[in-house]
Amino acid sequence: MKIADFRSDTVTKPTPNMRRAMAEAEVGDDVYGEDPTLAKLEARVAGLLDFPAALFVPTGSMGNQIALHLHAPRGSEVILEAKGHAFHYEMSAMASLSGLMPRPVASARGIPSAADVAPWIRPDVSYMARTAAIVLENTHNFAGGTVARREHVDPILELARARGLKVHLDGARLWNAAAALGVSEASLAAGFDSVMVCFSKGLRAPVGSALLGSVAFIHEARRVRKMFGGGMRQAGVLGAAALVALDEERARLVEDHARAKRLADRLAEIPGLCIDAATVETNIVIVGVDVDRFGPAPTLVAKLGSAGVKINAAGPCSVRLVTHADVDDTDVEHCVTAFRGLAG
Ligand code: TLP
Repeated sequence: MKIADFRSDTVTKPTPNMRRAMAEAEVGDDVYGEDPTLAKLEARVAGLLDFPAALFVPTGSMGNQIALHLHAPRGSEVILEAKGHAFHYEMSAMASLSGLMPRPVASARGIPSAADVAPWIRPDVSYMARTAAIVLENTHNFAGGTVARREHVDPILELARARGLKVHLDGARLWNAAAALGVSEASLAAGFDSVMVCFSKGLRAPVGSALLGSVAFIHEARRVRKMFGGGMRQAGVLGAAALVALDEERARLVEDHARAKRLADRLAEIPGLCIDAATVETNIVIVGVDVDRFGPAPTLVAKLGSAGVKINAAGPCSVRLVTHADVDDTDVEHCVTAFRGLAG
């Protein structure tokens, strides 16, 4: 049976060009700062985002957690969007690794306004924890791949500056946001204290992310990466694939976006499925499910799996579908047919 895998853009396999580059990569021991391919990747990604420095990290989660560890002292609070990845899907790492208290703030499209955030910044009094940092996510995964524009981001950055807070951007899919808006990644990253980007999502590299910040911040980040167990040796074999990803895969993302839109439009026609079309701006589709018709989300996921369509639950009555380079229009048809079959 042919499998259509819409679980995530993380399931993509590296391209032949990536595998070739990995085989041929010049490498050295990166803990001694001797891997030329990683040095090249770090310079390249820092240039692309117009940041002073970058650090290759094994995962997006580690990139986010290193940033929080450095931005927020133990016992302080970090404001995050309520459906944000660093809050929901990083194993409570901010609490267990850095002693931080998450302060989740709900928002309409995964993009809190300054007015949403302001009331949660603690006053400077002796009987309350301090707020230290804010995390934004662009695109916002579980809001449906929504895109934060400058007009959304700037007021938050202004508020943070006024209140002395650091702002970290979880840009795991910043490439998608830039492609959707037709702007540079640098224009969306400007003004943040730190940014994390992933090579291993829609860009198809097998492993790796980068953390960006000032030279002093990245110097410290290198130490924290080692402390968190992420000091890697001949990691240029991974960096080589990431360099190919940056060169060859960013332009393709608009195809994933168009396919997600088509998928969302077709699924929205099926009784019992509910999609907020306005949120489908990139490669993620969140689908509300009528549980009386389809059963709870995990049941629906299992039934679709038996029909050769892999998806993930996003909540008790919602599921997530992600388009990427390894799904095509036939897979979209297969998926829509499988949903229709279950709708009765
Ligand atoms: N997201 C994964 C899952 O963990 C949910 C996915 O399939 O989408 N920030 C954002 C916005 C992410 O979506 C992810 C991964 C990460 C950080 C973490 O990246 P990794 O998996 O490399 O630690």
